[in-house]
Amino acid sequence: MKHKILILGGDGYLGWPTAMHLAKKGYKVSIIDSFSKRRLEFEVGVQPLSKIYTLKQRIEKWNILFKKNKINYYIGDLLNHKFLYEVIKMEKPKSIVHYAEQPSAPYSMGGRELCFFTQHNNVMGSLNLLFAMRKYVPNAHLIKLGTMGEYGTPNLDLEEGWMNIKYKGRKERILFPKKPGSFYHLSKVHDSHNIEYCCRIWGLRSTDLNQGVVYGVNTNETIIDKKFSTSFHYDDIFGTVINRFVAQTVVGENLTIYGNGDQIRTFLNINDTLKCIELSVKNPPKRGEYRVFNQFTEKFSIKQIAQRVINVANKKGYKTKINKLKNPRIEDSKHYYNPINRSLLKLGLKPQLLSKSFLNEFIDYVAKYKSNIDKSLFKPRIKWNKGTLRLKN
Ligand code: USQ
Repeated sequence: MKHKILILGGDGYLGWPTAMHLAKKGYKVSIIDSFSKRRLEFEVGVQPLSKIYTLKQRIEKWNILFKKNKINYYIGDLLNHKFLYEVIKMEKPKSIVHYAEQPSAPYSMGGRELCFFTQHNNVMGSLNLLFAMRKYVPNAHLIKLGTMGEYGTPNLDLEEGWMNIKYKGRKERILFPKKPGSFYHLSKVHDSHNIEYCCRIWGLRSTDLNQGVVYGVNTNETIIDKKFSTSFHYDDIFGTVINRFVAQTVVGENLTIYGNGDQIRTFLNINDTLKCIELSVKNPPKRGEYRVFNQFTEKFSIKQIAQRVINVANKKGYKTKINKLKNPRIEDSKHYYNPINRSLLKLGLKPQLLSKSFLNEFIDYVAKYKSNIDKSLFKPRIKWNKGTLRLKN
């Protein structure tokens, strides 16, 4: 048996597949989740594409099938520091993978209350974790999910978290300047600063994974049993762009490009997320080190993504076209963008790229659940310049 790993947010889109993947690899996996994401789905009136079983049902089934790779779980909130301290004290994990945050940029822009929830939940939850680590596991490795959106789209080459500068004749190594595009992305920036500080002053160790936009739904483990499926969102709040375009395709809707579609983002397949986490677990930084990996495999403009989906979809007989909407977000449309992603490749990541054959299978998979798709959820409800507290249609 390999070492103990605690996965925070282990009931989520990425957390659950990560838990199964690492358990299968022989790590002793425990999960913490508060089901906050499931509650937010109720709040904004959306549901995943297919039925998602409860964490209890998922884990009971997993533990029957994989007796030697059992997963253990705790239900609770990182905002409850006593709960978190108890679990960390009991488990003494060697690695902690932290996904337990409100993940949606549009949600965070839905008015004061939703912004406040996002930043309080994300930033304070992470602070509780840092204090718990200092107290009980100062040697453990924190693998924190950050986002490429922390940098925004500056007119500079994007390094991996840090940069060397020369200013007025003096030199310094500084955190790369951040220019994020939503209160959600800002919450990750605040986390990054807090984590770097705790590595510097307390000697903790952390890998901050600045992840791009994830797409896909099936992993080697989710396909083992229907209870292991992970949540695929196509709605305007939690759905990411490629997942939305594929869902729009299968119900004969046009693809909702925000603005002219020239904005460029970085992307990766859900299976590469799992590989990147495993590589980070296997290669911890030294005590006191705060390290940042840019976790993506490709970059595309939104227009290029739409065109790729259309090319495959049209060959399959779907009549999908582009529908340019007035951009509900405030983001650069035409911009320079040159991020690097050297570290994970150097550690051995072999990317699974957005190929025609992948899109072909992905469209077929989503088409199986076509009748579950609520088309009214494609229209973006939240506008960046006047977020509404009540999410009206
Ligand atoms: N977009 C469209 N049409 C749509 C949906 C999105 O054109 O129907 C555009 C957006 O304007 C944006 C881009 O696609 O320029 C990406 O939007 P997204 O909703 O796919 O992703 P985003 O809001 O950036 O957030 C997602 C995840 C978040 C993660 C982030 C990585 O929800 O948890 O941190 O991707 S990154 O974008 O690199 O910051």
